[in-house]
Amino acid sequence: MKFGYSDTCLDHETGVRHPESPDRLRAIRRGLADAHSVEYVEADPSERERIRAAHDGEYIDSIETFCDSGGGNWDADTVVSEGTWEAALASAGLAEWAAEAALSGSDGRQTPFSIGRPPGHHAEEDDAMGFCFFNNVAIAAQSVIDSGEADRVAIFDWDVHHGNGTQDIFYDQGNVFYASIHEDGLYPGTGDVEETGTGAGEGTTMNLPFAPGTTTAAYLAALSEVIGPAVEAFDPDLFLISAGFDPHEHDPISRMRVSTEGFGCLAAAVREIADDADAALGFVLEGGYGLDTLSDSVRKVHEVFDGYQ
Ligand code: OKP
Ligand code: ZN
Repeated sequence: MKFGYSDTCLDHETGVRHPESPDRLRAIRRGLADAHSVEYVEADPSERERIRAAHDGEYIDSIETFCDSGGGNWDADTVVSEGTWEAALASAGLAEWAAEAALSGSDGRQTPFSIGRPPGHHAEEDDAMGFCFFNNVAIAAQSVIDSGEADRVAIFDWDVHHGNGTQDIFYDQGNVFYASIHEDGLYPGTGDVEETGTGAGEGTTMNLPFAPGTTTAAYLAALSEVIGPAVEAFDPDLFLISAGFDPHEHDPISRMRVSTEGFGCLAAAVREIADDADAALGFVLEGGYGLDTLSDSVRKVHEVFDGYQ
């Protein structure tokens, strides 16, 4: 696979006990070190105007000012350092790259995977939360729509937390479909089955909150029976995966039970959905907090695309 990566993403410092650490990216790269067909691409950071595709201008200014002043706690667990601004722009830029690379790829097997941080799916149009500042996947989706590279984008979010920000940003839009499987009762508490979109976006939001302890098999059944058919009916040009690896059975902050092998199965399942929908496919990193489980799982996803050819 082609992995979007930038050292700038390491400059977002969260402090010694924070799970969303620069070591996450280092672990992923270590895990891929001896894998075949790994290619790193350093994409450009997002332009402020691209961030505006998903965020309010005053909010963007307030993040920049907060970073310039040295940072601190935006909220209880969303920590800002001086380097957060550049890292957040880099992370969004990598997601933009993933969307564009997926759409322009003449080789259907060159699926891009952006491994940026900070993650994005909790970031709202005008607020940071849950370790997230700019909603990378939303910026990527809206940017390729704005540029005319895509008419319709589907997003499937398999991070263990509900992507409240991504849902909200597209809640009333009919050209972006958002589906999430998440652990019921976990942060941030949104993502009820009854949240299905509004106005032109009615029916383009789909939430499957699953009980703690849910295993890979249930994710696969949901993909083949519910999410896959919905994505295919939506007929997107691009299918983006908000890929968080915190549903892993050994992740420190969740109670879901997806195995390392299971992430390979999820990757194969979304690849099949993309193929059936004749859509380009790209992955955007969200959470995942066990360094070994994160790196093993990303490697497993990579192997689905490049491991055994
Ligand atoms: C980010 B991502 C509140 C705990 C809040 C925030 C988790 C953010 C996860 N007591 N924890 O979705 O992986
Ligand atoms: Zn998460």
